[in-house]
Amino acid sequence: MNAHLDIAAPVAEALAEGRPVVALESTIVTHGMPWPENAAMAERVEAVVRTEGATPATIAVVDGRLKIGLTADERVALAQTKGAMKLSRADLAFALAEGRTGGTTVAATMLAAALAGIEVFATGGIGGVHKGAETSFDVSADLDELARTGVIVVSAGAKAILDVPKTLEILETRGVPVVAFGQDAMPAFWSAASPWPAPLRLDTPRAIARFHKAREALGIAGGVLVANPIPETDEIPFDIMAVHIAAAQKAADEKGVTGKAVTPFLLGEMLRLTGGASLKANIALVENNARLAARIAAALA
Ligand code: PSU
Ligand code: MN
Repeated sequence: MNAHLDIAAPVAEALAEGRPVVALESTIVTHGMPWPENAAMAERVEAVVRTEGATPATIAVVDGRLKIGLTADERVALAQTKGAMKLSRADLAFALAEGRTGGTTVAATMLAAALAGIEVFATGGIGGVHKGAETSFDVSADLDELARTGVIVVSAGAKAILDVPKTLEILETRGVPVVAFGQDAMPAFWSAASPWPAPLRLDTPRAIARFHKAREALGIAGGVLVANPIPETDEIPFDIMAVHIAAAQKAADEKGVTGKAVTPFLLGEMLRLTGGASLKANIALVENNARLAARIAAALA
């Protein structure tokens, strides 16, 4: 086993016995939500995975160790850490070499999950092509990771602050299948549906597991992106969010926010503009994704 990895005992046991395991990311904890909602969300999401009979493995870097599964104390401490790094493929090893602490993005969590032998991973929404990327060139490393690392990523689609059609184009170019769960339209993170059709649709966890196995059998590298709509009782309709997204993007442009700061800034603006409603929906969609991920992991096991 890799010398930088600390696999928590419950996760190691589940993997050894071939029981279902679900990886969970931690940038959503360190950069995506404010304290104390971030800690409550991280705890709830693990509980949802356990209720479904799977073992949760929250992945993060703590003092230079790549943790595959956190204890409850480690999870709460991470949620309170000030100045945690936001770690992607480019800087995951930097944090290990320098003894730093950080949340892992979708890209870094996929990479770590694959190292540990975990095939299913739940997040909120993936990073993608930002609005205005034709001048900023801001395209998330999550897309490249999906193209190279064989993990099923269960999301509510790309975060709706992004340019969703351009994100779908890049995923198609890079050979990443995007599968809407149980509907034809792409979900749009806080909203169950968007105006854009999803490239593929599957209706059961078993069908998703079968698709993943068929890709493996053909030797096709890379992951599958599952786009799972937020339950309609928890959603904020697309037209309402579109107005807030435009305002948040305008604020980011005026303030000259760039690089890793863009996504956390936009999510923070959305929280303010919706009076907290975006955070409630974000927590609900992550739980919903964790539930589906656990069922897919069970179908694979
Ligand atoms: N999903 C959420 N909130 C988040 C994220 C996902 O509900 O904060 C994080 C993920 O870790 C994702 C990252 O990888 O946002 C994207 O960052 P960027 O656009 O800088 O690549
Ligand atoms: Mn970016």
